[in-house]
Formats: sequence, structure tokens, C-alpha cells
Amino acid sequence: MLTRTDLRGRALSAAELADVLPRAELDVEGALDRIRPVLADVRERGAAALRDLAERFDGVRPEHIRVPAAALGEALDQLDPDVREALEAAITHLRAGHAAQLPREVSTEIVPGGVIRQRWVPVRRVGLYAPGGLAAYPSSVVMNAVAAQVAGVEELAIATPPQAANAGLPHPVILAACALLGVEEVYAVGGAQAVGMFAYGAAAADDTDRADLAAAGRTGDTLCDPVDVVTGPGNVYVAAAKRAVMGRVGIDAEAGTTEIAVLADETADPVHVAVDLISQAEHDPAAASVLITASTCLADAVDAEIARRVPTSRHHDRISTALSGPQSGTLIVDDLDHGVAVANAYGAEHLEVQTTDAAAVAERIRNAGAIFLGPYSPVPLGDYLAGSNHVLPTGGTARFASGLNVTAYIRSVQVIEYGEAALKQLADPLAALADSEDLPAHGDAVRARFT
Ligand code: HSO
Ligand code: ZN
Repeated sequence: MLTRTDLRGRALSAAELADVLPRAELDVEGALDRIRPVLADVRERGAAALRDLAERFDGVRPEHIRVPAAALGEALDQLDPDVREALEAAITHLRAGHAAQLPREVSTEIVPGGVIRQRWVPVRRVGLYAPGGLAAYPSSVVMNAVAAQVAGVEELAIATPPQAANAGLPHPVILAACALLGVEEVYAVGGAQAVGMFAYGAAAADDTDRADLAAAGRTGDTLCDPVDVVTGPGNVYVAAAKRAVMGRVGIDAEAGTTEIAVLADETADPVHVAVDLISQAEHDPAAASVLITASTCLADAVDAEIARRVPTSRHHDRISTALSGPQSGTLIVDDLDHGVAVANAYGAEHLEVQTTDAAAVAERIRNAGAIFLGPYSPVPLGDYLAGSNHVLPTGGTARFASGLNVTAYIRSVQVIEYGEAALKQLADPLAALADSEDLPAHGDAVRARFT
């Protein structure tokens, strides 16, 4: 089922590997032209534009742009109790995992009496986008929101598309997740227009908007205030909109199609390998599932297991398209060292290490969004309940990017405090540097204190 490529005796660079396993690229540039008028419209006409755009793109004209508190409460009441309990567990685990990430303030005495400090300050207000279509994942809402909440963000607003099937309200499970997270500011706004609303804010347009504002205890005519950072996954138009407003607001990395690579030796259980490869293929026909191994025996057993399982899986069409696509396959390597090199060249979003002494092997992995060790740490665990974040760099961007964590929502501020003697001691070298740049007023500013 998986196309097999024999890499034995070949050391491939990341670029060469891209020929073997092509990665889908989003045409974000191409989408920019389409979304610019949408952003301009939202900026000019606020909620009036949001209603028109919803009619055009979501097929429904929402009565409420700002979702009333009662609708959030109702969605939570109607949530399946098992799902509720599982979401609560996910939130608890994520809170613990992310609280441990918070960086500590550091203070360093550079010269006697001259101290610099690095403080960490959360951004004040964040807008989080949650898609509403096939990829309506409450788990992703939780991943983004908990990271922001633990970072100390004061205001968190969530936007998610209105649904015709839900009378213009968003996806009920997304609403329930918002309620569980304690997020009260939720908008029935989808796509690029949601990003525009977050970047520019949106004025209220009618009496419903004004009543919803009043019900939320807000005065004034601004339905949604602009935010400092926009995060969350979305389609190519959402990605393009984020790119267009970047600089005005901070954004997170662009999320591409899901990828899993499994680095396995002959000790790996072929069932574990097969079910994990299948699990991520379930997301999208363009998802990538890659097995890296020196054992053709394991590769045969994994193929057999895939062939046995896929036909009866719920999304077998999507899964077989993903597994047989050029982006997926088995790479036969010389040995484990070669496998590590190939895994590093690929830089998977998710890398499972299923080998003897997986921890030691994983230490040699430099490029991966997240690494899953051993037979009992499968990727789906990380997708939902491990406590780690499932928003991870795709498409080889793990080479330079990190998975979502609290630092997406905080900034460092340096604080400089030197005493008189400490500054005096540096006056001469400082003046020398200033003069060398022909900026003598810089040196004078220091010397003036001592003459
Ligand atoms: N594997 C996806 C996240 C996800 N899985 C959401 C299930 N729901 C990308 O890391
Ligand atoms: Zn997943």
C-alpha cells in the first residue's frame, strides 16, 4: 500500500528528499488578491460587512455576530457527557504542560552595579480562529486557548464560522469548548473576514449588535476590539489574511497538512506502526504518512497490516488516497544512523521513534515538530490528551519553527539599570563606539553626566 523507495547507500539532503516525498504547498500568495477586498470591507463597514460576507461565503446571514452567552451555555448542556469529560481532561493536562513552560525572569549583573533583566509580559488581547467545516476540531480550540490563557493573556476572543445548519450560530461542539474554557467572547465569523475583524476591530451595525454588546456588559459602539495577536488554523484564505495583517498584529505559523513519520527498527510492532500511519492519513487525502526503516521485514508486515485495516476504516477513501499519494511512502535505509539522518532531513511534524532505546535515538533528532517515544506514545495521544500541544510545524518548517507554546503569546522586555559608577566605567568605550559611527551625541549623552 505504501510506495517503497530504497535509499540504501544514498545520503539525501532535505532538497533531494523533497523529490522522493513531495510536500503539498498552499498557494497563499495567490489567495492574497482574493482576500484583500474582504479585509478592506470589514475595516470600513464592520459588522454590516461581516453579515454580507457570511451570506456570501457561509450561506447564512447570522442574526448575532457576537454569540449570546445563552447559546454557549446551551451548547455545553447539550454536549455528550463523555466528550465533556474528555475535553476537561485535555484542558487539565494542557494547563499543567503549559504552566511548566512559562519562562522565568532572569537578571544578570554585567559589571558591578550594572544590571540587566529580562521580563516576560503577555500580550493583552488575542483573537483565535477556529475553522467550522470538515476540520471543526474542538481539540484545536483547546490547544490554542489554553496556551494563551496560561501565558496570562487577559482577553481571548474566538471567531468561528456561522453555520446554516445551526441557524447562523457556529458549530455546537466548538461553542461548548469555548464555554468549558471560560471564553465568553465568541463571534460567528469565518474565514478571512474573521482575521480582518481581529486585526481592525469591527463596529456594531444594528440593534442586535448593540443589544449583544450591552448584554456582555460593554458600552460603546465597537462590537469587537482589535487584538494584539491572531492565531489558529484555517484554510488558504485564512492563511493569506493572516499574512496580510501581519505586522499590524502578531500571527502564528501557517498550518499545513498533517504529517507523520515513523522511524522504526525490527523490534517495532507492525500493528502499532500501521495504525499510527493510518490515524494521521484520516485527516486529509493530502496527509503524509512516512515509514523510515532498515527492516524490509517490518515494512512488509506494516503493508500487510495497512491492507487489512484500511478497507474497513470509516474514512477509507481519504485514507487510501493519503497513503498511496506521492507524499507518503516507506523509505528503506541502511541502518538506524541512516534513518536518523533521513528523519532529520525530512523534519516531520510528528516523528514517532519505535526502536530499541528510543530515548537515545530521539536525542539525535534535530528536526521534528514533536517526537513520540516508544510503543505507548502514539501521535493521537499528542493530538488530544498528552498535555503537549498539537499545533506543530509542518512541511519541513520544523527546521526553524516550534510547536505552539506559551511564548507565542508573551514578549520579553529588557530592563536596564546601571548605577553611576557602572555607567562612568563604560563612558570612554561607549564614546569610542559612538564616534566610530559618527554619532557623537550618543557619547556626549553619557559624558554630560560626569562633567
Ligand atoms: N493531528 C492534527 C491535530 C488533530 N488531530 C486534531 C485530531 N484532531 C495535527 O497535528
Ligand atoms: Zn490528528
